[in-house]
Amino acid sequence: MLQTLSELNNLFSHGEQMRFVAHPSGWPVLRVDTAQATAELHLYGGHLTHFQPRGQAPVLWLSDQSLYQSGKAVRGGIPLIWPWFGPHPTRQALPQHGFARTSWWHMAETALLPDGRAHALLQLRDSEISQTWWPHPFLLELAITVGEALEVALTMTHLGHEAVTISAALHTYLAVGDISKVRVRGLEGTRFVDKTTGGRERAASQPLAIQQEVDRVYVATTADCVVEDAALGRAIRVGKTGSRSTVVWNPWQAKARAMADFPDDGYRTMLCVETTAAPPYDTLTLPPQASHRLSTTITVEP
Ligand code: TA6
Repeated sequence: MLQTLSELNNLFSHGEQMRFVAHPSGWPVLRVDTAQATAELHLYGGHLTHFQPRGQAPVLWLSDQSLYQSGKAVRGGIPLIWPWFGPHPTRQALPQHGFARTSWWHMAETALLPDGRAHALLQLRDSEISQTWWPHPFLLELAITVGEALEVALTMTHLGHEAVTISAALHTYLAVGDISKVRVRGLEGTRFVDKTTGGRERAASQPLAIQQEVDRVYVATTADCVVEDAALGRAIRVGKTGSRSTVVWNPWQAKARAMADFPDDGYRTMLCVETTAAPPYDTLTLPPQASHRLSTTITVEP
């Protein structure tokens, strides 16, 4: 049963700093508005769609053509990819990137922390419908902490009786001023699977410049990535835990045009730097009752 706006505010609001409002789509969204930052978090998909430290431009890119329709993922922000990254390993008919980002999550807890940061905890449990896609009981917990930096942590607990293999991602869409003036540092010398050339593996010695479609799974890396955005005169650091692969994606012109929920020129002002446990090498095998925590911390640096 979906939690209504008044129930949500009775249980989880904190004055004007954390309160639920109706998004234009009618969906309930938690609006954070503190001295340190603003943010917006949907119950739909557990989807963080906005994060903006005071005095900064928005840090997350969000399409203004998102459909906000059940069954479709919101385009932008930080989609939660679980329990498979990319196409389902064996059942092609199932939606790409799993079902967490198109499920209704439940609010579990909110708090204004002593240091002024805002904290929210959401949960997703298995259901009759999820059992048709993923025949295992599970608990997902999403912990969001909003301050001058943003921390997003997805804890997955496998409640079944035999081990399962999972892939997952925090599919972060970063906002940049001009993609042609961006450099990504932190992945130099790291081997990657290039999905634009049929999965060829190679490494690059220089910081990454984006001058065409980029869809790369960097492997065996726990490094921070720093996205240097000359146009906005800032850098965005993406730190991570529980992840040994990083995906960098920009659809570029043709793919941007082909997506109905993505503006044709949207590729110029976004870059995905994703904290992943992604195939082919970084999938998770969870024994019964085991948990895994995947987290990303996003910080703006001058
Ligand atoms: O993370 C990169 C990627 O796997 C790309 O191949 C592209 O499919 C992107 O995710 C977006 O996928 P979506 O299902 O959200 O359109």
